[in-house]
Amino acid sequence: MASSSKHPTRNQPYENRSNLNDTNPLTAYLFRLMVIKRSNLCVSADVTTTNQLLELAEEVGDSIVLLKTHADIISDFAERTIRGLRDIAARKHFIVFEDRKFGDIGSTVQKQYVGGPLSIVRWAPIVNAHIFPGPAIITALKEAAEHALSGYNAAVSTEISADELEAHNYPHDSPIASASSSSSSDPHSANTGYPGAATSSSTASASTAAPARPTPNRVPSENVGESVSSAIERLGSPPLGRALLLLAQMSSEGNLLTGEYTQRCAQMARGHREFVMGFIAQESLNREPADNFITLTPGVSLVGKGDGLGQQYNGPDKVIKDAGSDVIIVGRGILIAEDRAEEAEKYRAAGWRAYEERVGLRKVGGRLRDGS
Ligand code: S5P
Repeated sequence: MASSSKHPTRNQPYENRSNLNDTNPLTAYLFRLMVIKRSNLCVSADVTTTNQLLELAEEVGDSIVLLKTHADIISDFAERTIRGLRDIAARKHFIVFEDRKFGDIGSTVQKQYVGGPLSIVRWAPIVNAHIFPGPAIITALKEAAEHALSGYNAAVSTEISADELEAHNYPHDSPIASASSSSSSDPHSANTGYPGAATSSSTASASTAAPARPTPNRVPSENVGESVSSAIERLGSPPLGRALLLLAQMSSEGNLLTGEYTQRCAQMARGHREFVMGFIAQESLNREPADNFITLTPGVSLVGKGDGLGQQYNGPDKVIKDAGSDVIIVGRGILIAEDRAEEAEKYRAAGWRAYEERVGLRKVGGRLRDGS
């Protein structure tokens, strides 16, 4: 099998990858958003109250494409958290990724995903899971997402209301339904804040693979020089579907996600390309011709090497250029900065520069198009 450094996705711009066959719809959307915002930055929102979470999202929102949450450390997690996050995500154009790290039998993870005080499936388009329980964790989560979304009138919002979820709650024994709609009666839809929402796919089905990728004539760079807001308007709102990242490698010292375990993870992902968008890993795992998985890498810092608690850090160049990852996940590197917006911009610029150099859109050491 070829090494990932020879895989075509290594040198392909994100925009091209968004148009490859069988690209997960949410991945395709994310690649396009990355190009528009010139960002491959995911901020890890490891904060402990709703106010802190929403403040952080406001501060860094313009620089990121993903906000990673740990909902179970938010002491006052409630409806206000979900709505606040949804409104800021829609206004600042990023996608929420709940770092739940599911790791149990299928029946249990379905309940953890859909139920409890967090009802993750309602508000987090992306979640992640370990594969040590075996491949049923993937099918169970996929089924739970499809079931939760099947009761949802699908066109424009990425959030499912509590009532809708309640009406379609687990456990269930009915075959998975697939709903479609030609117009939204969702009470939140008018308020998504996503320009272009009204023009997004009008026949989005509720399955996880549901809404079609944005059509090629909406590719951002076709209108070179247009403003970010108008490019995002053309892109439309994110697809309704849910997607999964698999933990294939970890950043912490002495972790056991290595070698054959990592390869098994990639194999499992290949069997579920419509739901598994990619990996949490330290390097790209794209090896087979059809692979177009997105790689998100935590353990990224512009200064630190470790935190004394097992965390190990690398810089954006090593992660994006050398290891072929696509997205840097940064927590404390930004969270503890005096000016978090400014620090997020620094990471965004560094991550994007590394990407542009990797795919040959800029000479090594060249200046950013925005002059920085
Ligand atoms: O291997 C991993 C996987 C994850 S998701 N290593 C990690 O550090 N993470 C998460 O990334 C971790 O749970 C934390 O939320 C974030 C890293 O935070 P930082 O402050 O060390 O950048």
